[in-house]
Amino acid sequence: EYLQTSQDTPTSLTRYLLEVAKQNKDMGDMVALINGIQFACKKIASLVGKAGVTDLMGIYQQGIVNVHGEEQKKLDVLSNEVLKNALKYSGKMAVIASEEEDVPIMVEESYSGNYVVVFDPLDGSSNLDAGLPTGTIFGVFQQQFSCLIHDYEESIDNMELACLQNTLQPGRRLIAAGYCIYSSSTMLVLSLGNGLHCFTLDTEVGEFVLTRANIQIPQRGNIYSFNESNFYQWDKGVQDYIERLKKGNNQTNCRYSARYVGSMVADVHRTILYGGIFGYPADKKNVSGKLRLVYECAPMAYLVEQAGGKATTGIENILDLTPKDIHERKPLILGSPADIEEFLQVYGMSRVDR
Ligand code: P6P
Repeated sequence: EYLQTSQDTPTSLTRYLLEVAKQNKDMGDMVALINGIQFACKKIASLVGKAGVTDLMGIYQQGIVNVHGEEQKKLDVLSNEVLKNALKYSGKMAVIASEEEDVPIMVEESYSGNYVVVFDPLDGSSNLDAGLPTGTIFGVFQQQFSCLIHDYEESIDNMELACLQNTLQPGRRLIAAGYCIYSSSTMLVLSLGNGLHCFTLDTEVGEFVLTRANIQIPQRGNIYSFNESNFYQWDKGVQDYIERLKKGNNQTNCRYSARYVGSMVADVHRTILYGGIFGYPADKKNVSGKLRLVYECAPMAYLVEQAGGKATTGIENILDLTPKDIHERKPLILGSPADIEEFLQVYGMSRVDR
């Protein structure tokens, strides 16, 4: 009910969060956390938008690579710092895990809270120099294991282990997630477990305002979004499925259009709004797929399910998986229910044929 918007005063994200806190006494800390995230997203949107004229394009340090062996962009590093600080100073975080950090960060006691946030601060940053969409992806868990440094009977190793274990929770335990897409407009798409809502940044007032409430993904779409340069590296089942879509001999008897930005947030956002299917399957080169389970696949799977869609590895539901490592990769296929069901049917048949 607090998503209702009157014509002249659309609900702002700030007002929506105040209503959530008013109606749910135990959500006060979550509201403070999401407010920290919205501030960080506004800042990142500003940095991304003027990167070309403020020498923020390009590589952070020539020849220096991150834990994934990838050269970090200047904006990868900057976005990571902006988000880490906003979360830390919200005073609600116990643990912060980022694609740009080798290991999860334990927040010191004076700022520590009960939440665990996992995020990719600027996904798709390789597209920045060409002005293509990028995005921030985040997921929120309750802390399961105390990793406060004041538990003196515990050794620092146990603190660090507890810290890591807090970030290796199955997606089913997510209590909130969202992404912010930096594109023709800046949109923060969020769920606190009560549906999926989109807030668009009104740059004139510097506020995110509600533009889509209770988003529902179409039951079926007619767009498929895969990097087809990997076609001959895929399993036979994936190849068979894509061939069917291209030839129109699928359950709709019509050919699908191919759309692939190469920036996960953009491809997932379009899939949620227009329907269809997005996938980064395993291939001979990336035998576990390319996308990261903890801070890319699981938050996006949570959001797609909030919109009535599905997300799978092709064998298991993404949200049922318990990560083994903070940077673990997994195959990801997500989208409209009918499209995912058809994919699983074809992919499953090919596995039977083996
Ligand atoms: P490829 C961007 O680098 C990213 O992590 C995701 O945002 C995107 O979906 C994927 O990789 C694109 O990978 O191999 O198709 O360029």
